[in-house]
Amino acid sequence: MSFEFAIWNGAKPVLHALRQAIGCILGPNQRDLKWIGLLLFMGLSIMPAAIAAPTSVTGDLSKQAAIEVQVSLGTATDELKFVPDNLEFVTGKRYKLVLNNPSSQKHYFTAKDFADGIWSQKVEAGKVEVKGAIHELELKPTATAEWVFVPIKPGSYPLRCTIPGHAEAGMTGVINISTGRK
Ligand SMILES: [Cu+2]
Repeated sequence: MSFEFAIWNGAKPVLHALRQAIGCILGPNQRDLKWIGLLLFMGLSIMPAAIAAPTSVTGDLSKQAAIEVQVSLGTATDELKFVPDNLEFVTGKRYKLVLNNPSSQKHYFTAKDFADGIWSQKVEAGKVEVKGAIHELELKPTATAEWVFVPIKPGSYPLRCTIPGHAEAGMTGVINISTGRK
């Protein structure tokens, strides 16, 4: 008797017992087995489709194409305002907020509550890239900075320049985050 045959012979009672156990559960009717198999197959093919179905946001949000939004801090004629002073964002989308300062004095982009309601991926300015929570950016004359983020929490958030006198002179704005559903 070969070794393989001995193993097969040893496995036979186990297989038989298994078949009997399944038979006890399913009953002797072979059609039941087919139905169970079909249902299992259908279940397996439906399940991944149900999981992959879009709910609100899916996929790697940090890699989706960024929507570019430009904002000027001050103007070339040194007006104390943000242009535009009303910004709209939608939760779950990725944005690149491009800030620039065309004026002759420095300005701040300060929106702490807004910053708490977003996931900041990075801020790039010159050759420096900053990662982590960012609440406020200071832009010197002619400076630019790119803030990449994904809005998380809907709300209406105040924006201001914190240089003394600037907000009072009108350098304020509103940033709205909505869910995008009407
Ligand atoms: Cu300012």
